[in-house]
Amino acid sequence: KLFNVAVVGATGAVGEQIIGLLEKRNFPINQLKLLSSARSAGTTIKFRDQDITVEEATPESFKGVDIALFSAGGDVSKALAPHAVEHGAVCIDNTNAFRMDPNTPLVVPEVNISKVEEHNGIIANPNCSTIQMVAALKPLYDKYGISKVLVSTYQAVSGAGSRAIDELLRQTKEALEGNPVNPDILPVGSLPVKHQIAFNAIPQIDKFQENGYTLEEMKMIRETKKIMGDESIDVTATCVRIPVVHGHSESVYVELKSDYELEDVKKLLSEAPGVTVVDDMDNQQYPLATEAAGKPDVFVGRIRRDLGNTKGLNLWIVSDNLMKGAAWNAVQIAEYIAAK
Ligand code: 11C
Repeated sequence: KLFNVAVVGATGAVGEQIIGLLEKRNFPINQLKLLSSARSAGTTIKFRDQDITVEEATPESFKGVDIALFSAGGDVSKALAPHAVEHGAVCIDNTNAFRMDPNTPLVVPEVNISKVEEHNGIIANPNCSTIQMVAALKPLYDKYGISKVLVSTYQAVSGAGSRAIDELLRQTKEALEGNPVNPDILPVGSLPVKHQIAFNAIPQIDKFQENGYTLEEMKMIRETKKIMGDESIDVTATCVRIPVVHGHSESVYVELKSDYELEDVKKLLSEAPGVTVVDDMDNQQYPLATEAAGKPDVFVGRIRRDLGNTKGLNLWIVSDNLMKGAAWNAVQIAEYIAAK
């Protein structure tokens, strides 16, 4: 069977990756509709030797669409996904709009693919920093149980969109040339105060919540519990933006519920789907954002026992935030739906 597929946000950083993956994976497509805001409509994008003109996304765009992949921001998903569902499409939504809705499954295929079956028209793709962490935690959870996760992130600017990439490159040049650096986008485009990202580390990703955590940190906390299906896991997060273009890195401390052998943990992780272990001290090998960029896997290294708690484990988890963190996770879900 061939499917009519729509990509909403086709000209954005994630949309571009989704289109590339649909082509690379030879997804069974009858018709591909590329949709965007009115501003980007009219652009042409190549797909399988065909030039497809991007159209403005409207409620009527979804007539005849079987699978719709959304990555144009939460407001667009909230406004248009219900129309797509009405027209009979299954939506895979990359935004925060429906993730915590109890009627919407939040899916990382390596962790909880069967939840797709429970969808009511929309399946939510988690936040990038959550996806890579839970993909690595799942095999540990299944074997040992997890009581606590303490994560600090080192996140790439591409997570904040193409304009943030331009901003890092521009500021780096300004700083190297000894000119004043003009922050414009980061940490949050819609807030009045901006900070320099070139040669800096900004401990704010997204807006602050009343509890003192940022929205990015709260996403990691809430989404991890929902995806793992265990509200009892104690999760805490500090999310930091660093001057890297692609690839989020995470320092993760995990407290397991039972004793473990370090060699067993390394073997378990190296056999886990979608996970690649890079952990060779002698040869200074560990996951790096530069190596992870462009690849679908979640890379894990620096695997070591905590010195204070024998059930504690430290990991360094790196993945391309636009690939596994967004486009690849969404396309994996679409492939599962297509195979059904
Ligand atoms: C970032 N994690 O790196 C964000 C981007 O909820 O899908 C992804 C936002 C989201 O800025």
